Amino acid sequence: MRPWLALAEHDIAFEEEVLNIYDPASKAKILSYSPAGKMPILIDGENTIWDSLAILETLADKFPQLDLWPKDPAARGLARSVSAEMHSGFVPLRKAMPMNLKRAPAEPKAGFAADVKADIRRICDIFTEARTRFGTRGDFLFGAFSAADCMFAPVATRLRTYAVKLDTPCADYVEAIHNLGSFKRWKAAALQETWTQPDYDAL
Ligand SMILES: N[C@@H](CCC(=O)N[C@@H](CS)C(=O)NCC(=O)O)C(=O)O
Repeated sequence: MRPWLALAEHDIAFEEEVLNIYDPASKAKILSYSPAGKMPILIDGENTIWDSLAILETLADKFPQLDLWPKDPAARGLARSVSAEMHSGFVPLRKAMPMNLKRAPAEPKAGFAADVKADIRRICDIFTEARTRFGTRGDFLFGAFSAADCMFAPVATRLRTYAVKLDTPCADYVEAIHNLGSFKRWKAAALQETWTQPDYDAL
């Protein structure tokens, strides 16, 4: 989803292959594209790039005119830091609140454990800091849509589908992600999928 949003939001032409990562039969196909055996994977001519943040960096290099990272060095530094923080952390939240766009918004059945609450607090602090310091000229973390928004889009959906109570600035940012044209297209396609994930639906 993350690099998909950057490509789609900027109308960069690409072909998409959708694989069910929970179907064991997909593994061989994924491994045929990338030795890491994980998605997403971008194939750009001779270059294969895997990992959502690596793909976003590659797109930022290839399309510098899109300003996928903010230009201002301080904003850029914070955008990269919080993107990396999102990428490598928040394990309790990821486990307790897996992304599930089909979920009818409701709190997790087990409630919010202390470590999940701490993750949510940190994520909201990130939203507030970025929006307050650098986001005042637009709806996104750094004003204009950026790679950082791609990195936080999945968690923005989780905050909504697990009915997390947010203060107004954080709720407004979650709304901005949901209002992206690219996000709406992604969600519409996701809702058409017939695959189910019972262990996610049980939470
Ligand atoms: N750090 C990686 C995470 C990659 C990852 O865990 N991808 C999952 C889907 S979100 C996957 O491919 N899982 C399939 C598997 O582990 O077999 C990224 O964001 O690109």
